[in-house]
Amino acid sequence: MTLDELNDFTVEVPSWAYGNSGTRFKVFARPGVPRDPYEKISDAAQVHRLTGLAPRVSLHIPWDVVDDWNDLRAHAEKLGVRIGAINSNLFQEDDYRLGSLCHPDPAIRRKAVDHHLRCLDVMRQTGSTDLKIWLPDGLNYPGQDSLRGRQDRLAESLRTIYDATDDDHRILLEYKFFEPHFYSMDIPDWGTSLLHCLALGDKATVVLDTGHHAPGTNIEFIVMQLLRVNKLGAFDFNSRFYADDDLIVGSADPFQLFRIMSEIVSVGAHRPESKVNFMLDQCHNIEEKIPGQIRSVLNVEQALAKALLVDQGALATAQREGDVLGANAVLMDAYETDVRATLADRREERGLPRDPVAAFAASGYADTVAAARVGGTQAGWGA
Ligand code: RM4
Ligand code: MN
Repeated sequence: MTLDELNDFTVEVPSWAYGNSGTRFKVFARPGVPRDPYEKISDAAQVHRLTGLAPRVSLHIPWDVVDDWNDLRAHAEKLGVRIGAINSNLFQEDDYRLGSLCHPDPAIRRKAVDHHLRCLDVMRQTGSTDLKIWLPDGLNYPGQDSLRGRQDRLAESLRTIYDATDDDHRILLEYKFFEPHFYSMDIPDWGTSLLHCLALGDKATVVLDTGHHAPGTNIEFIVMQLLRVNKLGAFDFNSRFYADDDLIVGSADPFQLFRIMSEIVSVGAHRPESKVNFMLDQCHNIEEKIPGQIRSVLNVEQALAKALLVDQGALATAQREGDVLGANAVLMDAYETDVRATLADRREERGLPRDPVAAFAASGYADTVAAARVGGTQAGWGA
């Protein structure tokens, strides 16, 4: 495949990457951080302006609630981006102490379901088609609740949400093996997510957050397996070395990202027709946020570019002939190719800066917003 395959490839950025963040103990504030969803989208639009790669912004509800969704949508479109996936939030209410969609009390489950119905309304008003559900629910202690009962309640809650979706809506169901609950998460793994998605129907697919696996997990195997059954709906890209998922994708383990993208490319799933939504789920806790996002989307593009360079014919031949070292060498040749200058040339041809990070620094945007965004309350986790 040629690098022309990159032409239609996009990455979705998360609104929460532009707000303050940190650990569960400390949120770090920075000058110029957005105070509302409008300012978050303005910052996200910088990433697209300089890379041409990031035309959508995911929102988190209620963090990004505004009075007039049409107005927010128009603001985004004026800046050349649009609203992407809508993320529900089930982890910041007293009522959810024992869970949300799995809670033993039907009234709490109803509240959590209703939250998703409101998210579907936000999707209708913003033009979004993806509802992403990440469940913080789980158990701390054996016997605390019925493991099976919680799955049954989850299935019922998800069914109600699914039945309220429009034809063009998708549900993206996320899994995570740890945190907040190490004893038992209610959706700990891709198998559990997949089972619920299969039960729900065609519009439900799995979202794979690269940070939500045990160290050493072969993530590209999961990617391959979900693609086989047409159930890979999206990625949440990040690097997992911050306990959760909040660091720059491809920073610590670019080879893993390459291996993931190789599985994607081998079945053409990088193309828009595949409907795989390549999203970031990151925060920038100690580094500058907009350059952190720029670096992230470039890392994803770079990994995809290298995966596109894999000589599929030579790989198939080596595999068929049992040429173990030869097959591995085909992959490594692609991975070891330095594509940075080629990608810079491509950007230049399309009227984009060769070095988007340097262009952002030179633009003066960070100083401008730091001077302008004085007063009000900065957006953040509120921890
Ligand atoms: C969760 C999960 C979700 C994200 C939140 C902010 O750990 O990864 O995808 O929406 O964090
Ligand atoms: Mn995630």
